[in-house]
This record gives sequence, structure tokens and C-alpha cells, in this order.
Amino acid sequence: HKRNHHSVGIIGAPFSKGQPRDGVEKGPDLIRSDGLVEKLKGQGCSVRDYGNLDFESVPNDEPVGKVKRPRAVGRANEKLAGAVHAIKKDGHTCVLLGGDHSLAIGSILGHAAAQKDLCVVWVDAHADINTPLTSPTGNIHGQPVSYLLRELQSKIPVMPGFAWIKPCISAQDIVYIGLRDVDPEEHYILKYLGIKTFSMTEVDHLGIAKVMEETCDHIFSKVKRPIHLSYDIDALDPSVSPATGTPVVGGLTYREGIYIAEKICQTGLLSAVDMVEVNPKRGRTEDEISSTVKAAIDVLLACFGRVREGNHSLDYRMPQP
Ligand code: EXY
Ligand code: MN
Ligand code: MN
Ligand code: MN
Repeated sequence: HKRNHHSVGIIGAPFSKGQPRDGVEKGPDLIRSDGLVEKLKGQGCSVRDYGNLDFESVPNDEPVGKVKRPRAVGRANEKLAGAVHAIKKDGHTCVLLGGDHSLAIGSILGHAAAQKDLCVVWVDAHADINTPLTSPTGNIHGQPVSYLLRELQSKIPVMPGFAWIKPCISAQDIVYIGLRDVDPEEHYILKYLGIKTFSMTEVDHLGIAKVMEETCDHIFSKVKRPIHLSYDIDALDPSVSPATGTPVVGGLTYREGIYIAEKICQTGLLSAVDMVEVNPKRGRTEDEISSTVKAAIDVLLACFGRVREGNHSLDYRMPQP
């Protein structure tokens, strides 16, 4: 089976300053401690764990307009972009363990630096496409897509820590799945740019199988290209993954969440994955934390060849009586 011959490079980013809630920086170690590396190896992947990035604190990181902690977020992402670029140069599919979703800035820019013509599948309850000027909260985890899109470049003010950022994707290169909490300004941007979105309404209407078919039709409309999967655990319903900073009712079921990852894996074009917003401090019980971590790990395992029908090795022979 070629299917499971994935070479995976894991980078942890224990970073939380793209949003105000403590605990999301514990995501990488929590996901590792539940056996991610061992489980990936157990399903036939080769895995290199590049460890965690270490982010220096940034003094005097005053807001710029509404935007909170721009210098810390900018620098953390610059560092992450370098790490992701290096992991791609080493030939791996890159797995970013977050941390909050502001990290998609560095993850996608680092990926794009190594890999021309990538496309993005953004799985999230939220669109994360506010500009610094439309953001209702100033939290950068609600803004990463705005920095990445060429079409929005003229709407982005100059900010300290962000000078290195050059947009690397166009509006037609991103598809959203799972949306159900979109700000009015974000909705305007999505419509104005004609971005392909599958909100929970489309998931209900079409079913997840058709959503994935149409997602692939959209991203591969011209040519097959590498995929960056940016997976916010809050895309799943809070009954599955409650331990996250901004849970929203009415989300993807566990099965829909896994199906997305299985289908992306089947394309053979998965080139990088972000798994973000797992926050143990937002779980009210141990069960809420472990259910969230398990969902995150199961999505990642499905990204790298795990299938629910089960599998067996080619040289298996039944025991003779
Ligand atoms: N749209 C809101 C904002 O911009 O602050 C909420 C964003 C939540 C973002 C979460 C991580 O996906
Ligand atoms: Mn997000
Ligand atoms: Mn979200
Ligand atoms: Mn197999």
C-alpha cells in the first residue's frame, strides 16, 4: 500500500497571543502526549518531530489601532514561517500543532515559500478574514486570511512586526468548510471576493460527501496542486471538541470532521496541515479535554492514511489450523 507512505514533519507552536485566552499554548504538548507520533508511525508513516518553537516575549507590545499584540504575533509567525519552509525543504508533509489560528499566517507563508501554487482548505466555524480595520475584537486569530490574500493587500495597514508579510494566495485559492459564526464585515469580504464557502447550511443541504467533491472541483479546477489544510478544532461541534477558545453550537459531527481529512488524504496532494485552537483550559472536565484532543489526533491520523474500514499489510497470511 502506497497510501500510508507519508513522511511527516511536526512543528509545535505553543503560542496564544493571537487571542486573549490562556491555555491554547499547551496544545502542541497535549496532542503529542496522547501519542500522535507513535500512532502515525503505527500506521506506516515516517515521522520527524522538530519539537516546539520558542517564542521570546515582546516588551511594550502596545495595540495598533484595535489590533492586539501585533509585534508578538508578527515575530512568532516569522519564526514559524522559517520552520515550515525548512520542513518542506526536507521533503515532509508539514504538521503545525498550535497554538491559536493566527499561526496560519506563518504556516501558510512558510509553506508557500517552499511550494508554488498551493491552495488552502480552511475548516473552521469562523472565517478568520477580518482585516485589522474590520476586526470587532482586535484579536489576530480572527484575521489571518486577510494578510494572505492578494486581493486584500490594499486594505491592510502597516503594522509593526508585519513588514515581512507578502500575500501568497488569491481569493480563488481558498475554500471554507464549517462556517457558522461570520461577522458582517467578513461576510461582505467573502461575497465581494467571490470566495468559495461551505457553511454549515451547505453541509446540511449537500451532505459532507458532496461538499468534499465540490471542494476538490474548485481547488483543482485548472490543475492539481498541493493542499494546505488549516483545521481549527472549533469547526467540530462543541459536543465533540468543547476545549477550545471560541466554541460555536451547530458544528461538524465527528464523522464529518474525519471525512474531510480522509478525502483530503485521498487526493494525494496534502502538503501541510495546521491543527489549531485546542485549549485544555477551556475544558470544564477531563472528559471534555480528552475528547477534544482525541478528535484533533483522529483528524490528523485520517490526514495521513488512517481509514475507518481498517487495513492489513500486504504480507498478511491467515494462521493455518
Ligand atoms: N470573528 C471574531 C473575531 O474576529 O474576533 C471571532 C474570531 C474567532 C476566531 C477563531 C479561531 O477561529
Ligand atoms: Mn480559526
Ligand atoms: Mn474558529
Ligand atoms: Mn493499507
